[in-house]
Amino acid sequence: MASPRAMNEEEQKRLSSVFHAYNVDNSGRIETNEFTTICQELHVPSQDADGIFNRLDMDKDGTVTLEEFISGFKEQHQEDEDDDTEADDNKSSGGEEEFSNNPEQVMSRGLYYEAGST
Ligand SMILES: [Ca+2]
Repeated sequence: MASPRAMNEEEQKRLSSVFHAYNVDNSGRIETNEFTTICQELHVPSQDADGIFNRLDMDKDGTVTLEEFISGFKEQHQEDEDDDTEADDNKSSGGEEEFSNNPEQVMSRGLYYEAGST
């Protein structure tokens, strides 16, 4: 069956640098307000930002550590594996906007954002 895709070192480094770009006060954790601010800069709607943050913040202490950040991505990768079955369901769900921005999309925007500023 689906074996979890191992994240290579380069990918982890990349995530780590994104994490540090988001962690503007260098506290070692991304706080809700930091995340919200960055999402605003990336033009992510605040309800999506909340959803992404809650998803990454696995122990619900209101901050995202590097560990949570990286494992959030790992989960995302694994979920992608069995996404094809759910794709059809989305059509019938109609007007309600589910959580359409996944962390990976948002963070990749962050990557470009960071790359542009250096
Ligand atoms: Ca946390």
